Amino acid sequence: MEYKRILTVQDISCVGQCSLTVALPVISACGVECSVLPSAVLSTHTAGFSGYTFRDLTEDMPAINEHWGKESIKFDAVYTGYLGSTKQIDYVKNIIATSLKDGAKAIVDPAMADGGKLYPGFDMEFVEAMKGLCGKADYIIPNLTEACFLTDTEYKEEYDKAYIDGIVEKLLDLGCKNIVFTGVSYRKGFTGVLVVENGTQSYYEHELLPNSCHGTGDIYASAFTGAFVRGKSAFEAAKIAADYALECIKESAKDAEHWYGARFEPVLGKLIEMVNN
Ligand code: PXL
Repeated sequence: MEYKRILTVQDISCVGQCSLTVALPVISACGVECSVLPSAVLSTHTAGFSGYTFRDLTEDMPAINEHWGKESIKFDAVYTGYLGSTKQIDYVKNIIATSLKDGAKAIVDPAMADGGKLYPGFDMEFVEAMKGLCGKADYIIPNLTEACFLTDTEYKEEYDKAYIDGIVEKLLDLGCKNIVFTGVSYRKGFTGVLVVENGTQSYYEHELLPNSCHGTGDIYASAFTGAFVRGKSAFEAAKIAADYALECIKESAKDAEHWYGARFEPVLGKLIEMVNN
């Protein structure tokens, strides 16, 4: 097996089971080296905690990338998640242009919104810049809310296939090559992931669990990236990520007090099994 190295760019939420504290273990479990570029350091994530600290690391990024250039360090893939500022998006575009090996993939999770709303701290200027980053991506991994913001589409909880197809067309118009569209539901009680690759749609439907957890978007994107870079097809990786995210949500349902994240650790073994199958 070829040994691969992913660079992931996202924040460290010191407590919260999201972003880098998820990406590192999940990508490592997929058997792929995970290098990190922290976009910001927060005491906790921003969804449900109040008074969190936020250290923006935007201006550290160019020097870090320059050093990698001097050391001839290059990556097999870059995977971006929660970014700390609009300016960072330009730096990330530069990293994609300079620090990837030939044929390496740029995977962008436009982690900025859920449930019809932007996360605290993000604004429409950030959304506009994120459209540009998505345009440079080989794969984007939006949820429905993010897809709506990226395409200036009204967010709906009930919709039909034509609504999703319209969004997909507009996402492709941004310039991204392929889409892993999460949380797409065509019938009650079920949801799934719509993979659009080279213009062809494939859909993996699974049960919609009654409980949801913060951080499952990061679990999903990390597992997709790890499995994909490890050598699975995009559709296979999308299925593995969905099945693993479901296992994490089921595991979390065992503890109603655990509100701030998903208990992904006890089921990492299942991810390892899926990736090695
Ligand atoms: O899970 C996405 C995420 C990542 N990082 C921070 C967040 C969130 C979502 O709220 O607040 C800091």
